Amino acid sequence: MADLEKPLDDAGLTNPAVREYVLHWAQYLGAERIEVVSASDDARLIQESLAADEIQPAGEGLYYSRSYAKDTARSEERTIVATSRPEDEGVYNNWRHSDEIRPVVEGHMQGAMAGKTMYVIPYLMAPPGSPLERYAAGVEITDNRTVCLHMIRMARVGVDLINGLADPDMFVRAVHVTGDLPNLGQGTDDDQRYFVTVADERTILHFGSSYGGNALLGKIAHGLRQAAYDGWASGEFLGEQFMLLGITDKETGETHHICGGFPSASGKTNLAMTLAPDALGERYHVSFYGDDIAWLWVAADGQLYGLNPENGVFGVAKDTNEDTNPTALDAIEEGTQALFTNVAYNESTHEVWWEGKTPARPTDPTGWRDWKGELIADRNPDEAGDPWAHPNSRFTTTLANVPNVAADFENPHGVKIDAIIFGGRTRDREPLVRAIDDLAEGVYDGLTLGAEATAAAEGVEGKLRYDPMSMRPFMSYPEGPYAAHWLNVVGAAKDQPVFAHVNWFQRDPEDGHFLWPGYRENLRALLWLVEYKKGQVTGRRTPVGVVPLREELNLDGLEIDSDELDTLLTIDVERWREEMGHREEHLKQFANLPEQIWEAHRRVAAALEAE
Ligand code: GTP
Ligand code: SPV
Ligand code: MN
Repeated sequence: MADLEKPLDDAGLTNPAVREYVLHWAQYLGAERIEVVSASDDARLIQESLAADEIQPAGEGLYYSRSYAKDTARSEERTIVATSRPEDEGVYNNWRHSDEIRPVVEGHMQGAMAGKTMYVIPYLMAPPGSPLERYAAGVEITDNRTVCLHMIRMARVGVDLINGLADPDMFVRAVHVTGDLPNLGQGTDDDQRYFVTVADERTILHFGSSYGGNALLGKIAHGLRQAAYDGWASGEFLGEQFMLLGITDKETGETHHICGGFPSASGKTNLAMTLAPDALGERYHVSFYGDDIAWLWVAADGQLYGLNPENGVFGVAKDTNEDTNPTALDAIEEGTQALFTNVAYNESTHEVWWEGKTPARPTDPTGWRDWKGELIADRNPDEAGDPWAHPNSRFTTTLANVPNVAADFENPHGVKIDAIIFGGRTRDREPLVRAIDDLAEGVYDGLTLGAEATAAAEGVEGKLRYDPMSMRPFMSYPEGPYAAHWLNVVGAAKDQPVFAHVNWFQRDPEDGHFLWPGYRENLRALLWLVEYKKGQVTGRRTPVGVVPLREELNLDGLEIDSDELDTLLTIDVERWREEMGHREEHLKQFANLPEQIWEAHRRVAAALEAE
């Protein structure tokens, strides 16, 4: 015991509850030694990881790593929310009784750190001093040094953050054990992986992965699942998979803040980091607050506020380039200390590459290895077309590296929210943007967000599925109370935000090309929404919301086919009538859905019938 306590003393870890938690797990996991990690340890940890070949250099101040080939995305079927209250079972939270599942996952963990170092990562989700600080503290335990490097970029990490907690016991206990990755039966009937959030004990137990949200426990396990549960249990806030941005009109000096949910790998990072299109850049500036998580609450002044609890970006690499997202490229340039995972890597030149980084692959395959570590030069001809980078390969960088990060991105009081948007990959039916003024209809719209599945989770890409508020993989409590909590929190705000549904992914039915150019041009839809909110444009009222008149959209400098633009701004009433039946089935799954949501559904359905 004395031996195990020494590293805690050396690191100045004084919080007694944290010490007790760490020592308990060190013994249970059988760790050989403990190391307490702070952000100031980054340079040393990088050197150790390079020396141990866990990461490779990818240019000056850039690093590359590959995860195990069967461990490249979140596994939704293996993700569980547990509590001791059966009434917490929802449709999407994969609820299990904690008495039943805790021993199972703990059983896999017992003794699993024998001979290994147990890293202790004290962190805060949310900048220090925020009104939600009591929900922000956590201590991740992990056996994986690369996880430490990611957590240092994605969260605020340091012993000092945890020593001075107002309530020393109020921190999330987040235990991560990688496990023996080649022997976990990933995807088979004998799958050993368990990603469990014991929400009413504020404890996260993840076993069997070293990748992304499965392993960086501050991010979605705490920042979304646990936070959403805490926000509901306390009645104080919402924790959502939302991006958050500001649009400043340089002529008037006004800034509007927009947050919103798009399912995983459907455009949050790209939207939040976007620059105004060149033709609009003189007048408008977009500032970046967050790309994956927002916490929303009503502050003492009665207004709705939002903040990004994260300190970094874990962004999809695919198709990130100078045209689509120049800001992201700046945030991962030499010297940023960014990490790349599962992209292609050249072991001679130390370059990285992913599909869409450049129009064509590097011409000379010498030195290039794909995301599985296989030499491109050794590929069989029948594998020639396989992607070099995994479609869910990612870059990790801190918020401060993002060139358009908002000046006040660390303000712990957050920013006032003017608009809430939902969007997904939808190849038809959904117009470019439709605004919704009514709170219940806005929440209804979020609950019926339908989108094509993406590579961010294991499973079928492209399949249409409902993804309420983009929270389907992160839902921690039942959908009925979730909707009620939304109505309560947002309904309490003095100034109501406008809601909107956006879609950048409508396709031509014949050849499948995207009708809307997307990326930086998406700002045009948001500018219309801001003007709509201010009453400067009226749009055209449809049964499913207000769509822009084409002359209301700022199209300066944009070349777009006139018929395609019409399609983007049209509501296909027949398709929508069909959709209403699916929505009804979808919503019927949710017990105790507030009557206001059903009323909104019936209003929209009746308006569609009356068209
Ligand atoms: P998570 O980090 O998984 O939650 O994803 P995200 O919602 O932040 O997705 P992200 O912005 O990283 O985008 C995922 C993919 O969608 C990338 O390959 C992008 O290039 C592509 N994408 C993003 N925005 C657009 C757009 O406006 N149009 C088109 N066609 N593709 C886009
Ligand atoms: C997502 O899948 O929505 C992500 C990446 O943002 S992960 O952290 O792996 O969940
Ligand atoms: Mn996400």
